[in-house]
Amino acid sequence: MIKTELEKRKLPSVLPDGIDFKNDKNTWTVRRAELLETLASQEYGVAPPPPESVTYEIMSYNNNDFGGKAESGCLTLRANTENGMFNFPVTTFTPKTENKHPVIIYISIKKEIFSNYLPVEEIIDRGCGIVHFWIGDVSADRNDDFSSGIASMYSRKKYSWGKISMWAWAASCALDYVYTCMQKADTEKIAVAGHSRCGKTALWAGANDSRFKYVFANNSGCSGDAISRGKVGEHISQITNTFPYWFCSEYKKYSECEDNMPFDQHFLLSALAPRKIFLTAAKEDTWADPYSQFLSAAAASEVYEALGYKGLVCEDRMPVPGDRFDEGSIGFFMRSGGHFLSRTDWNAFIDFFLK
Ligand code: GTR
Repeated sequence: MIKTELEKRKLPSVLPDGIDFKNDKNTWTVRRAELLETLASQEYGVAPPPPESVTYEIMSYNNNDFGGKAESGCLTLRANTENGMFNFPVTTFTPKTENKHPVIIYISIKKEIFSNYLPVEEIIDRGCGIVHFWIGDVSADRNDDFSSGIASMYSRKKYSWGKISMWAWAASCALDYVYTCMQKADTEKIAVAGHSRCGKTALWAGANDSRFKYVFANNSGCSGDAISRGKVGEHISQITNTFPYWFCSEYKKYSECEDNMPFDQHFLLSALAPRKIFLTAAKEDTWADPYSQFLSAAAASEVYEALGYKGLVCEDRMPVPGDRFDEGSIGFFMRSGGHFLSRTDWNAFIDFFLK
């Protein structure tokens, strides 16, 4: 059934015929670079390279937070750019553990840290550290002619990046901090996570930076995990009208002609292979379209299998609320309800993350 549903979408193939990806890993490196190049030039924009080094300053620190079970800090990260230093704040929470611990870099749609989207204490209780930053501190989430934050630090003649790419760039800066300064971080268990526009950002950040070993994208939908061909709800025409600044200007040309695109969103998921992806969808989130999210995971699965990994492992049917497919490298969870990042979504992801 899944195969039939996928055939209806008439997706461009990620894997050229006749190439042995399993036995010649280099062919995948080359193909992955092509996927990233297509997505950068046609959708998210070409970004500058990540900064050579990221330094930090501690603004405040608490070594006895949450009744003594965690350390927390407010830091300023400093990244060198073409036009000097760019600074942005991050907040960190580290569980007090003997052993190394997993870390989640959370790209936040909300300025506040403690919100109904981020159950900090529950995540700490599951042994994970958190590095939180707000996208508005990187570059404002509005049409400001690319004048705010990191946008103003690079020439638009050289770099066509939209805001999703800028926020993803900041996630890589936060990752640098984790690598170099979080002594107990388990570098095999570093995730980048986000909801909705930040879910799109998490996927793009993970696709570009293979130091992210896991990506958790919640309700990322249009121009995130959902296939555009045959999608219901939000389309490229709507997203590029309302949020043109999330993308490069090229992307708009695919409005109303998704069927002619040389790519689709399964390219984005495939560019993460063979690393781990966890996608969450909500039955009533028809703007994001849970079924197009699911089919994208199924399409990307082909790449994982070609590389010798399990991709999406599920029954041969479309998902229903309560389904949690987490045996393969691509996990998919569908719940009832609407567009929201719930504790249920977090727990489903963390179960997958800690396996
Ligand atoms: C919507 C947008 C979606 C999604 C969402 C969000 O308005 O159309 O693509 O990104 O915002 O970020 O909450």
